[in-house]
Amino acid sequence: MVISRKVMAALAAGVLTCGHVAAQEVDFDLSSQRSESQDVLPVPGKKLDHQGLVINPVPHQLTVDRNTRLDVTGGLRIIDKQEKFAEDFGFIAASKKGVKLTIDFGTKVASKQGVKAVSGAYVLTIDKKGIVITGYDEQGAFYGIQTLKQIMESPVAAEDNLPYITINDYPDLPNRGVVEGFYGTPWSHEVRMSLIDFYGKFKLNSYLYGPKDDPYHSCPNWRLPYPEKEAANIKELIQACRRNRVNFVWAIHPGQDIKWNEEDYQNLVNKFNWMYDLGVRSFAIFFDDISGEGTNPVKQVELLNRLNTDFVKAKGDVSSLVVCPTDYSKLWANPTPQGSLAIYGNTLDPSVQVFWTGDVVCSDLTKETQDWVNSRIKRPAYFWWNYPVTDYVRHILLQGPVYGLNTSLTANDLCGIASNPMEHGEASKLALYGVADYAWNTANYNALDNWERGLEVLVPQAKDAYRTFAIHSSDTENGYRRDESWETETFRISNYTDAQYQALLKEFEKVEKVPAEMEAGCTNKGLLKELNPWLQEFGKLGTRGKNAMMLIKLYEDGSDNNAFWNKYVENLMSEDDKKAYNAHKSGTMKLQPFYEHAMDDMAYGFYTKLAGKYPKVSRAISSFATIRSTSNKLMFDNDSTTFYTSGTAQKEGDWIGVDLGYVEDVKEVSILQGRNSVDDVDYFDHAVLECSADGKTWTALLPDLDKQYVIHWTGEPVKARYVRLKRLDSKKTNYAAIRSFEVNPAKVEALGFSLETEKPTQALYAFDENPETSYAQEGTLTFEIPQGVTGYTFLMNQSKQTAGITVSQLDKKGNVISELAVKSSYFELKLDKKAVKVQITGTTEIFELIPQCK
Ligand code: LOG
Repeated sequence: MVISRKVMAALAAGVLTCGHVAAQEVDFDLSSQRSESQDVLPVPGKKLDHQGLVINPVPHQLTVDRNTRLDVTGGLRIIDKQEKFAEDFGFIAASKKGVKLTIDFGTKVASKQGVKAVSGAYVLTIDKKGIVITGYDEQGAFYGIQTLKQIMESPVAAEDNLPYITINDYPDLPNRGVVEGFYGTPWSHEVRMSLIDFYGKFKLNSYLYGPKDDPYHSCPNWRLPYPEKEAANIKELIQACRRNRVNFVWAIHPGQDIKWNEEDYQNLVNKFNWMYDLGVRSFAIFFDDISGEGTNPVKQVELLNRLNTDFVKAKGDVSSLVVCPTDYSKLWANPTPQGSLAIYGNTLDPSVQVFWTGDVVCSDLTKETQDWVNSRIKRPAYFWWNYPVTDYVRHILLQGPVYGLNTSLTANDLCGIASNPMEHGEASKLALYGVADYAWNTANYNALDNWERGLEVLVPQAKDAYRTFAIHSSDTENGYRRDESWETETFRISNYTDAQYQALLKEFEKVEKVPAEMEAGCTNKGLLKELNPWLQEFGKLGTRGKNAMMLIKLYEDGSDNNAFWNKYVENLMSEDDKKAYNAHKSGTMKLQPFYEHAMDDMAYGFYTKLAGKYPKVSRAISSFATIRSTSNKLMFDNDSTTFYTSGTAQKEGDWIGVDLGYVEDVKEVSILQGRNSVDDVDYFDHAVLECSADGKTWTALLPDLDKQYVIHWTGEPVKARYVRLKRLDSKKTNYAAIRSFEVNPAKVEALGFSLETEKPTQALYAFDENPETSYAQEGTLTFEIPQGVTGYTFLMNQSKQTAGITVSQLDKKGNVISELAVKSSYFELKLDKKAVKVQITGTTEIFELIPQCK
């Protein structure tokens, strides 16, 4: 039989869908509803040559004259007109005889210097008279200092020789910052302090403190004061924020158990007063992710308005309130004039700022979503960007470019943007470097260039290694999808060019070296500590990817079955390897899928060559685009606790199924849908089981499945290549999950010969004609030799065993005819004419025992 190398190339692809859901039952399951769109948009922008001058955020107006220079080798004479910046010039060599550096601020001097009349604006000039920084306000002057610092740290300022520069700069959005609003371990005090310095440096002016798992922020302890240690830390955070001209906003999350009575109102005011005494001057109330009484928008507004009058205004030095409504996303917000957003719009004091996460929980910032919410709340919403938060995909790190934020928006569309980061604070800085740039200079925001700069600023001494890690650690796999590995081209083993091969091999070699290079060059030890579990797994991915590349050559050569299979099994991931990788994933979009596809395709081709027929392997197909991720295999791993999830809301006409590779007699189908069989919401509650020979015309096997997690069909054989479970009419918009999808499951009774072993159903995997499943052999396995069989090819994994196995042939009386010790993972057994049984003794992993007939 001539076997085409392309047998594996043509797997049916899922039809691309762009989910749009109008209404969503509120469901705070963290693994659900993070994103709908699965079309991963490419990163916009391009890398620029900054000619040695890197300033972030990018200034609005910048003129550099490289031919005329100011020599500051003799230091600078600081003239701090209002004596506010004594602590801020640590980076400068001060000298009484040095060049003049004048710093001032205020409306009068600002207008004289042409500074824009917004908080945070400044003008900075470097020329023969010296350096002058003029702020619109204190914050503006502080930002001028931050810009000067970046200029002096840039290569252009080598040898303290500054080019003449004029910068006229200002922020586009009044509120730019971070909301520590994720689930999971709140940031440590140390990380918070480091981040606050980072905010100041990159002109972010807001830090909203609201970690979901701080019990004094949320239930049950929101009514209680912080214990002494925590209170002292918060005081310190506030001081750090003052130094960095950052607005510290303390948020409370009382909604899950608040009673709308006088007592709880007083509890809240008391808490605010305690926080006020610690130094808090800005407050927020978060009503997100709650159920019950607390969600009542009329009561929420009453509370906010009363606090606004009795607390905010009464104190005099407290800034306006910020609120996160329960309807913070279009996914479930009531759109009607009776909805809570409209109630906010009509009754909430206009000074109160209102958060909004966009069309879904983790979503892009668009004009449409802002118009939608703003027309209801009657003010420009404060965009709560759920990026780079990973509390719904904790095995992922988000290190990719910051994009998906419309660059034509202005302060009329949104009053600010707050990024909700990962629980890994240091690893979140890369994303915040982008958010800071976008919020400051929106129209000029260049996502890719920002990311390239950020990598270098954050890990200057190992920037290439960090870049390699980051470019392959960008996507969520399912959830809020982000582009990843966009410079890497992968391929199927049946179809590639030499240039593609060489490039990919080089990339895997680079990946393999990343952990050591980061260890050597990353001076931010806090960052290294956060990244480390991922870096270790990333390095291993590099190694197995590289090995897979070499295996492809051995496979193609085809002359040494023994060498190929032994190397092949050495490069498989063990259960422990998989567990470790799944806990700290990277390369989910391209690198790991390449590895898995290459390995699977080689096993498929190798089996086909040895058996003279195709193996029985099911491949997943679906209308959901996430079916392309390797997680689809969780439907076929013979483990009913793991599942493939659509990662996107189900809708009319969605389906999940299998492609058997060729038309065969389908006799039995077994499906476990949902994440469990008891009470899960992620399943098709109304569905049809169907099959098809050509993928076009479908025949119903079970026409009307109503709320069935466990689906089983047997019947007269039907000729089919595809089998699928398709959603029928339903109101559901949850994800859909499948734990197991079996077509014609192998059966001991159907083998046609007897098996003697303690675990016959496990041993079946050695005879299921599927080289991707395996059986953990222990003790003794004896099986009958069917008529016509003259030998067996053993495909095993003995790479981790030292003892090997014994293979014996038995005659009719049970006497041993021959006995062989086998240590190789590949073994060809020639049968004695008198042999009726084969007996295997010892511990090994058997993928397949392929009968040979002459
Ligand atoms: C939570 C937030 C969480 C985020 C991402 C908001 C307003 N609230 O669905 O705490 O980090 O999603 O999982 C949220 O986004 N709710």
